[in-house]
Amino acid sequence: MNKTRIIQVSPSVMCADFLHLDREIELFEKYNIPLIHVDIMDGHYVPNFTLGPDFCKKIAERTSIPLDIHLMIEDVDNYIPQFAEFNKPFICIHPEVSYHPLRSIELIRSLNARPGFAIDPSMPVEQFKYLLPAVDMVCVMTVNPGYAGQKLIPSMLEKIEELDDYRSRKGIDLLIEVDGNVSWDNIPAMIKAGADILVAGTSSIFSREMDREDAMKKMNALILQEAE
Ligand code: S6P
Ligand code: MG
Repeated sequence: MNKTRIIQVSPSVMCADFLHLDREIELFEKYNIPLIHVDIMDGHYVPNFTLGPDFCKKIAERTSIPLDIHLMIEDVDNYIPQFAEFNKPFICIHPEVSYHPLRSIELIRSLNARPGFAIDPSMPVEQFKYLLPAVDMVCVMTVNPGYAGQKLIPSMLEKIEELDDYRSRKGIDLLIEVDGNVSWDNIPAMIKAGADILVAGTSSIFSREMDREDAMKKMNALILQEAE
């Protein structure tokens, strides 16, 4: 891998303070946050409901920070076009909900968005090797999809490593995102394993125990230090 690594933080906006969203976005801009992770859940693929296209639209109208849209929904092809229109977002699908995942990925690309897919903790990298050259990003789920505030499944660190190793060996140009319990304690190991994008939720920048600005400063300092 390249020596000078850039680690990007993608705050999981479902963990933000919805009553003060404008303030949250102001802080993302102040601390040069490069992406905003938006979890879309439908109560079918995952047992929870979260955000939708109207929410994405509001955020995209308010800031030029690109969206990193994580679709945890069934019937995904039907909904992709609604999410593709927001400032060239990453759109990440779960391949197991699509009959033809490559076709879904091509659909995302054809709409001028950046395709990605997420790997459920139960599934191996090997299963998705034919999808890897087609995407810009792979999201390694380090918890079961559906909720914030869960604990890291430790074997997922090995999965990140495996994916990092695979992309180097094959010369595939893609970003590795990690999603789930990206905590202060887990971040160094995740970066070491090969993560490029950290989805930051209740375990870090949205922690109830920390002032939000202090948490943002701590995150930026930590990723600089660990990327060296
Ligand atoms: C989970 C979702 C995630 C969470 C994020 C929360 O299904 O995809 O993006 O919002 O993982 O972070 P934390 O630090 O509470 O685990
Ligand atoms: Mg997510």
